[in-house]
Amino acid sequence: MLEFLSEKYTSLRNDAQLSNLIQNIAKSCQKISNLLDKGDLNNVLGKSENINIQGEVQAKLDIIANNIIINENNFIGSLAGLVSEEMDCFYKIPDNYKTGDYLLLFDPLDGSSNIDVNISVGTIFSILKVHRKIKNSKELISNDFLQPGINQIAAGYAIYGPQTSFVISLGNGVHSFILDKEEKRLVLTNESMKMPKDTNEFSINSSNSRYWDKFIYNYVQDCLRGSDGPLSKNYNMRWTGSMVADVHRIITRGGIFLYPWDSRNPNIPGKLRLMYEANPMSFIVEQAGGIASDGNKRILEILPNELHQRASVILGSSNEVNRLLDCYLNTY
Ligand code: AHM
Ligand code: MG
Repeated sequence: MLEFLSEKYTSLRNDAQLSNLIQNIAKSCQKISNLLDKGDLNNVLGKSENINIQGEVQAKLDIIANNIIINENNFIGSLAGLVSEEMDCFYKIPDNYKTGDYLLLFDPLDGSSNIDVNISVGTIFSILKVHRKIKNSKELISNDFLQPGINQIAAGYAIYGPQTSFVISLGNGVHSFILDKEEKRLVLTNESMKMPKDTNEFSINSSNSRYWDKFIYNYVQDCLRGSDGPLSKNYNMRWTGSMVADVHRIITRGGIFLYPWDSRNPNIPGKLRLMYEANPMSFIVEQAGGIASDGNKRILEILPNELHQRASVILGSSNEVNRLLDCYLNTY
């Protein structure tokens, strides 16, 4: 994998910290993939007794995957700190390891409510750079992480499905690899993923429809009316409950994904987390030719003010996202 990336990105060839970091993230995902393969045979399914900062009961595998990513990456000298969905505070590199220039923000196992039922889950990651000189990780403060998504040096995800795919962008296209488990290596399968501009497939948890804003509600109603309604085409609907799986499908064959604000929790912008879910996925979506918005602005331009901040997410095929923003947002 790294051979291809270093050929494509001259900057990577001269940056041992970044290339080691990417290599080790990929290695962590391979380990997680192997664990998931065995499922109950490893006694790793089911809930733990812990509740995370989001107030959600952690699956055993949330914790295991989190530890794998930390332990594979904390000693390599590339990182100043890490932020995870599963940890309340950010993680500082221990004193006995070298501090590097980069920050890793991640969701170790996205869609983890799907693990026990053998449906695809994933790991999402975002890489930022520390924008000031620090001597060691002790000097790190949460403000160092609070950068908009446009600052991402790289972002990507692994999807653990029928195949394990590793998808990454360093800002010059989206590159996709499949894990060859016999050869224990990631093989390039798509050098430059591009999603269709048009779609007739939408993805939203419609059990929340009574809590939606009017413009989302009306858009989905019109999708359901199909060729009899104003959109004049029939739509299909898919919702896996794993953002990684839904977004991977959309990048591969087009679609629109929505997890908008809803009135169940009126004071938060949405369910998904900005720094390690919405930002990295938006980076990938934009690099594949799509659009990612929170309804008001480009997700990548949101200035974060807390590590576990949430965001409303509307992303996917450009013509469809624009249709929603232009024709519905301001009309209803
Ligand atoms: P998680 O990170 O705790 O797994 O939560 C995020 C997941 C996304 O992958 C998915 O899009 C969404 O939650 C599904 O939520 P819901 O169960 O409300 O449909
Ligand atoms: Mg998640």
